[in-house]
Amino acid sequence: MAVGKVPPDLGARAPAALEIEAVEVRRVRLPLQEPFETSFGSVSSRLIVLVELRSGGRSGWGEVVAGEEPRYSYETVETAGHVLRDYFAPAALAGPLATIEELAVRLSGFRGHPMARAGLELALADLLAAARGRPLSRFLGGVRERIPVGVSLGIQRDVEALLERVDRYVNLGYQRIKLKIKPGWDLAVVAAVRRRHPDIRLSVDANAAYTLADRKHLKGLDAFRLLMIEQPLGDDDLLDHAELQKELETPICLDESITGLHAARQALDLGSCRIVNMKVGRVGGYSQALAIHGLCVERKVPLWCGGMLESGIGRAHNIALASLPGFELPGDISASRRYFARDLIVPEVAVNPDGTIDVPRGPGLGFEVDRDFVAARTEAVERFVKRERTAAS
Ligand code: OSB
Ligand code: MG
Repeated sequence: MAVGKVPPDLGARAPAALEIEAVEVRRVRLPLQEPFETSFGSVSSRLIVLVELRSGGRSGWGEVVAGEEPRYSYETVETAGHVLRDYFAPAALAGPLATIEELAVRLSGFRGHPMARAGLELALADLLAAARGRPLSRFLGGVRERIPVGVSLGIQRDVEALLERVDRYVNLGYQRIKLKIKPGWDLAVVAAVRRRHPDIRLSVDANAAYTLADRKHLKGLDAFRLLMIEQPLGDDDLLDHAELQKELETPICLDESITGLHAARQALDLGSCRIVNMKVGRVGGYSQALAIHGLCVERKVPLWCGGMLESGIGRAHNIALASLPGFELPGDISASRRYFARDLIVPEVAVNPDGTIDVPRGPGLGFEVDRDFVAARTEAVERFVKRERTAAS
């Protein structure tokens, strides 16, 4: 995977290198408050893979956002476990690390598996930021004190159930409502929400459920003054998206298709989208995310931070990332409570009445990992140290 340019903060002015003493990879099960349904399926709990890097009495935490099944992407909890165990963790342990860039270079001989890769990069970023006593946000080049957020609403049993949820999250202050759509749950549903809320910022996300043969149907969405249509076509359909964008007034935003800097550049050159959804897991970590951020700023393409139903640990990373200057639109970064009865971090992520989240000011993630609750919810842990592996619990 190509390694993009990163801001000097992650390179030149780096602190002394850290020796990684251990990598711990664990699976933590968290039930969702309610099932989340998209065009590719429904989930009622999250099996979260956490990566913990230990060095000099400190820990850095990352989250692997892969699902249990290869639906949103080909990666799964199992494939992430495999590549972390057999390739990525040994590489992280192979020698001291002073920058995210160094880790990205060390992993660059391996192909693919961006979410597993990102889990490790995130943990290292938290560790490096904490070691310098800096908030992760500032370490990454973030400038915002608070970030605007929206909410993503899954496919519901009926329109009534959806309208109830739209009302609820509008009343909570969320600055943008995103509706999951699929064939059979699209125009009429969007029309009903638009009728009830003529002025809210509204978008839709198809998670690749359509093809170019649906262009006339999709053109119907232009009537609803949507902020964007997210990933209407296949994840590998940059050309078809460019074709569709020519016919639509509504901006297309790509999610699944933006697999890294290379894909982002091609999508912008081709005109496949006018807005970019950033997910640090999907693009393989901060090295790629920051490079894509730079590209979008340079091209004046609006960027926003997507979500993958993360626990508080992944959510804290998203908050830090969304504090960068190019993140102009509200992110899919909800309060912890929108998804979980109890989160893995303290305090939990809260959304202000004006639909913003405060960017924490403490070192590293700026939230404390609730180790007792993590331990209580852990289904398996593997601990890797230099050139040997021991399985725990
Ligand atoms: O396409 O943005 C998506 C959740 C899981 C997988 C893919 C997506 C989503 C969401 C939820 O839309 C965003 C969130 O974490 O709130
Ligand atoms: Mg999406």
